Amino acid sequence: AMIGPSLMCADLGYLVESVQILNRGNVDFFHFDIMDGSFVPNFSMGPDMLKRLRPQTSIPFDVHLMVEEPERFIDLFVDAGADMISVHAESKLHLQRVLQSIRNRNLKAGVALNPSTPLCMLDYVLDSVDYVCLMTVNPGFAGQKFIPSTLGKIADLRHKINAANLDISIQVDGNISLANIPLVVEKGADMLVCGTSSLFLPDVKLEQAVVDLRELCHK
Ligand code: S6P
Ligand code: MG
Repeated sequence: AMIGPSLMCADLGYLVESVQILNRGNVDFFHFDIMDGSFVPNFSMGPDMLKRLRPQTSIPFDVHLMVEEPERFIDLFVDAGADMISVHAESKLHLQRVLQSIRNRNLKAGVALNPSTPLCMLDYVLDSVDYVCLMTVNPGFAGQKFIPSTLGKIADLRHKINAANLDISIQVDGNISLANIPLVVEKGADMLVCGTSSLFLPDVKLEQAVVDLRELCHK
């Protein structure tokens, strides 16, 4: 499975150094959490952080838009250096139109779903989607507890994708801990957002944590 550090969980005082370490550790993507204080009750990162970090690595930047009106911000993040953008199906948008506009800019387009949002939200857009971000916690904060019902949801989505013979990745986001990784991968997840429970650990150096994680995800 692919490893994507959630940079809001990095030591923000050493953000550039952390990205350099993770770049050497050959992670598969960098996950940026974008919040507007309205769709979720928190703030996190912004486009200037992508711009600042873009010269440090050529590994893809994945932008997770947890904002009320995602359509207004696509261009901003494309110009800041995003390679893939996911929008929440629960936000105020015309889902197919946003996905198409992301693809038109030659980026990968993703749909993010909150834990309680049903998979049928994807039914009429599957041909416009490159990846689905299944939230395994309610979005807004790092360090929360995994919601067990999302495990069955991963498996259901995997069946749906395979049955339709589609090439869509399943990203999982929220408490993807070392203990949970084998479980979500077994259900069919192939992109892991790695935060405080697997990579940015209090008692393991980042250099070591990324090696351990790679070993667990054998690749
Ligand atoms: C949550 C956000 C996530 C977190 C990540 C944290 O709103 O979308 O990307 O940063 O899930 O990981 P952890 O292991 O602390 O839950
Ligand atoms: Mg996220």
